[in-house]
Amino acid sequence: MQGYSKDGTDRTNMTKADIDVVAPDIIEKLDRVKGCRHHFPLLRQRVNGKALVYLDNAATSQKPQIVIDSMMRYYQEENSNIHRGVHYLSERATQAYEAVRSKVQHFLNAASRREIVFVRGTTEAINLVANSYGRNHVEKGDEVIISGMEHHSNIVPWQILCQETGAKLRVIPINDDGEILMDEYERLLTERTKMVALVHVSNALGTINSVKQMIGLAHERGVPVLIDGAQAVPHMRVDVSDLDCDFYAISSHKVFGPTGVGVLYGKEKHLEAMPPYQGGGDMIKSVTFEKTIYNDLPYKFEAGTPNIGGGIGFGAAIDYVNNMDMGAVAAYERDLLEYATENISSIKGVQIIGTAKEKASVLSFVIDGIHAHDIGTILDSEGIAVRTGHHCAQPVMQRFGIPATARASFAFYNTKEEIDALVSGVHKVIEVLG
Ligand code: C6P
Repeated sequence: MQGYSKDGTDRTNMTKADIDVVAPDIIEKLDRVKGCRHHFPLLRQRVNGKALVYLDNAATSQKPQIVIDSMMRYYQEENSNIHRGVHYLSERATQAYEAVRSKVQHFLNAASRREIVFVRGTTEAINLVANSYGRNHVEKGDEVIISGMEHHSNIVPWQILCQETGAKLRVIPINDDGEILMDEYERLLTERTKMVALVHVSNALGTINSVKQMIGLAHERGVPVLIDGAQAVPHMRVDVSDLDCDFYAISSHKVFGPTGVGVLYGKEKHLEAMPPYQGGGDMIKSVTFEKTIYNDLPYKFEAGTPNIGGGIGFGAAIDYVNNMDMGAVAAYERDLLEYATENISSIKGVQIIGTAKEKASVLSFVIDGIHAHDIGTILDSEGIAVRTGHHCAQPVMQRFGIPATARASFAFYNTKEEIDALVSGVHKVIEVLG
């Protein structure tokens, strides 16, 4: 997995040995990362009589106390609709909610607040782009490129667009390690390509894609690129200006915030030219039966009362992450992933799915002759939460010729002791069902 230099901004490739030998001060930082676990109250509970081992962070991450408190405070002290009232509470709620927009702008290093559109999550962000940008730029005979490791959220909206317009969906194949074949990508990029949509970090395989390079290749041909960043933001600093992506989609709940809120980042030039995705309150300047004048960015894309409490919680989650040393987080998670990979893959009959060189802390695996759901059920009886199934990435399962995997996904609050519990759990699965 990609790491960061000590100031947490510049990525390096640190191995465990580098950390131990070259940078002993990092050890202290790693301990500090581990120490954050007590900020997450849910992790203290017992499940099925065992200490909970929560390894389903790619599905949704747990929430630190400050996120929970911020939402409680909002509902106890500030709850009111935003952008609508002149009364005290409405003003206060509006200010708090709009302050989150600025936090997200800085979190992603976007050029302007106008480029930050609040949505329900990554899925809605991608649907917004496919419906609004897509319908205005993609026609019969055109092509949209995605990769073979996309989540359904970054397949189906483009598939619908292609069906409705007569365009073609092109898929970049992946190799046996779960890495994008770059020469195939370059071959697919032609004058027919009107859009490229790529996942930054695969939820099913853990692969970190070289999106900056891929964006550059698309831009050389004048093709815009959307990045699905749902699984990237919990693990690395994302800088949309540096990536130069046209759109970037994220969900709050993957990055220690509440569910039901997320962000579409879009370059202002695109958002300005795009028609609204949904109509309703707040996205207008004026309405008559004859004509509606749409609101300015980003409100043009924010019809209806948003998830205000969720937005406030998202802001608290961003504050929380901003206070972390992401370099140390990356190094810590890399260490967890290496430890888990080594110990799980050495169990007879276990095969890891997703062995890319650049990986985030996601470990998908199968066990000979045992269905993933049965693995999940036995692990659950041990208090261990993993996700089992196709992970909303069925084409990835098809690529590897399997129906499902068990997936352990780690956050910085996980520990090696929890991985030991997972390893014992897998032994138990084999003992009972093997
Ligand atoms: N993946 C998982 O268990 P939403 O549901 O809109 O917040 O995020 C959708 C999404 C899009 N892209 C990627 C890469 C994702 O991982 C997800 C969500 C979860 O892997 C739930 S299916």
